[in-house]
Amino acid sequence: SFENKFNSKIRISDESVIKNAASMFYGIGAISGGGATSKLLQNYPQNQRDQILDYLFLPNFGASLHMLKVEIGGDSQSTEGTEASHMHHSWDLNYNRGYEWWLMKEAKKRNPNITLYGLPWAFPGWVGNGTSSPYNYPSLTAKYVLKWVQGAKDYHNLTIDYLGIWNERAYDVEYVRLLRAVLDHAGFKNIRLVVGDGDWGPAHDVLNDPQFAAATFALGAHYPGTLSSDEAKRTGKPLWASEDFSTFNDDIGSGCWARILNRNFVDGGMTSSIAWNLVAAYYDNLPFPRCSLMTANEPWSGHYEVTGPLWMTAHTSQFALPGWYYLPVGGGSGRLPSGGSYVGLTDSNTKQLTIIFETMSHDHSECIRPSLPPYTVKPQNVTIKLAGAFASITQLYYWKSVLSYKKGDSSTYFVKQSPLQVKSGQLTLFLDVDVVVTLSTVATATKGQRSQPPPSKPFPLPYSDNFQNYQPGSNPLNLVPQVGSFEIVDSPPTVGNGRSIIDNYNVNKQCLMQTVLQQPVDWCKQSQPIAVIGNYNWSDISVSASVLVPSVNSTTGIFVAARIDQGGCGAFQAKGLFLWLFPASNQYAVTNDLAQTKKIKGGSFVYGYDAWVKLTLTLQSGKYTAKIGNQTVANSETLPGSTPSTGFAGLGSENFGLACFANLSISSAN
Ligand code: 147
Repeated sequence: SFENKFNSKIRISDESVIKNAASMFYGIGAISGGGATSKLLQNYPQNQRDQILDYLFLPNFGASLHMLKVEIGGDSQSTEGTEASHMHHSWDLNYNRGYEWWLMKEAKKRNPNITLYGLPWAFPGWVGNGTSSPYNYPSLTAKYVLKWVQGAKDYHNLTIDYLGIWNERAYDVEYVRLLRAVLDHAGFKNIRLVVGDGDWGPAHDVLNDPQFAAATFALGAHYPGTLSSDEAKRTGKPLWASEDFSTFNDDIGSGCWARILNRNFVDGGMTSSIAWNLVAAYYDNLPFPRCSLMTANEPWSGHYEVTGPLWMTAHTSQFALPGWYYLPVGGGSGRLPSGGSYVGLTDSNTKQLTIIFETMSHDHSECIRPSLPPYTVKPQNVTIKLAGAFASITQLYYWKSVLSYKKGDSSTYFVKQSPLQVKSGQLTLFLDVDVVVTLSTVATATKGQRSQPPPSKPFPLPYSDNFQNYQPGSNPLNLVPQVGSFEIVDSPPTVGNGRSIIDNYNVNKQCLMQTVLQQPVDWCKQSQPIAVIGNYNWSDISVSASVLVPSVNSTTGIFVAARIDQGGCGAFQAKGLFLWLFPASNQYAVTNDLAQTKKIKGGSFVYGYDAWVKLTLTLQSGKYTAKIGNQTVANSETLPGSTPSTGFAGLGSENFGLACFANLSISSAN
């Protein structure tokens, strides 16, 4: 209504722009990893997979990301699962593991200018030489990270632009300096270090330690709530929100991302914002479901969803490029008088101009963290006066998103409007509450659209995977390691003349192996390898796999399980129904939890090492049956009341040590 409208005037000019490192725009990024967030993407049908990648990376199309930040896999749980390391052991090196190499190449294919940023969440245990810190043997850590960037270059032709230190854990001044020196010595002077992917604390050391300051390119803080510290500003370093967002990708998640994309600069002087995470290619029942720019977690159906946060990204990313400069607060960027904010960006020649406005209301733009202090936004008319180099602009392209939170109303995202005419360097724009508007001289933006994805379908049953149709080193489709690292290997390492005493599985074939031998330098510590698969709503289900424990570097126990009720950093406390075999003691057990605190049944079963045997667990109508090979060890026994009513299927081992799996098979027991 009229009385709510407020008229204000803002001046957009290049006169006060300072073209230095701290005001340069480094782009909008997104994170794959931290951890296993892209797990289900690689096994999409090629057609849909390419569409998804286009929405994320193709310039002038969708999110059109400027930066891709990936996890340097550390064989340990880092939120949605574990990502494989390129060096499981000090003697090991393999650049074909996981999916981040592949993803980086797909991103580069679409945008050769996309910048790449690598960051470890965890490290294999040898990097800490048995300790829980990567800084006790800093030269091991630096060498390990160097190996990763070398592999990127030599095996995948990928140039890494930025490296971080240790996600949301301590940084170490000595290590940062050493890493800088090691990179320089190996010819990677181009790689810039972002410190420390936590809070603004490292600013203090930058101000006090010239060598550390020289090694540090940018300060990167997580979930900064759009604010940076005074010390951080005093360093003169580029300040980044090196991880932010992490909010469910509905309209409120869109509001969150739109608000912080602007205000990270306006309030905190941050010149890059990086979303956790890129794409929700992980099961919904793992932590932080769909806290992502878009959703693609049904490779079996090909279904995916292009969601609001992706288009919020486009409002900035399609209208400014890394190397442009932010116009300073008060001189082209700032807060709007009736609430909301605007940022101005110009290219290095001051030829192009982009202004992004957001008027997100408090309740429609709260992010997962930190809490957002209350504020109000009102509809407003903004008169924009273009001055200096921008005075000659006569027309601005106009793109708009209108977020609606009323029931039955739907939001409209990233819609091209008629261009606005600028008369005598001036135009007036009406801004309602909860809108995002981009005004720009840039003409190339489009709202990309690919053909409609197939409809959603539940995880298919029956399901089986014999693990034969893979390259060694690959991660198994759909099966998501939560603790430990599981990958396809040629054959179990110790069964050259192997036996198949109980199961008739061919010993010379490929299998899936848990490869971690010692406690990693963890991000969230857990010690019982487990991988989950399927549909969390499964209740009456039959799960079987052939299992083998090699006689060297052995785990002490191996299992299959059903109704696994959790993954992520809480995987260690997973409940469910677990059927175990312990080759050292020739025992078996049925437990209600991964930690084996709730043992239901047990007894002897002679099995031994290097032999395949099939474990079958069937849950039906409140009862369960367990079989080892052809022998039934529990027949139609009542399921304990503490058994979760639904959950994932899975497999794993009792501790770090080799464990092999084949012929995974899951069917409905309804
Ligand atoms: C971050 C991690 O870096 C990501 O890998 C992912 O776990 C993300 C999920 O929101 O969060 O870690 C944080 C976990 C907890 C807090 C902050 C960051 N916290 O409680 O403030």
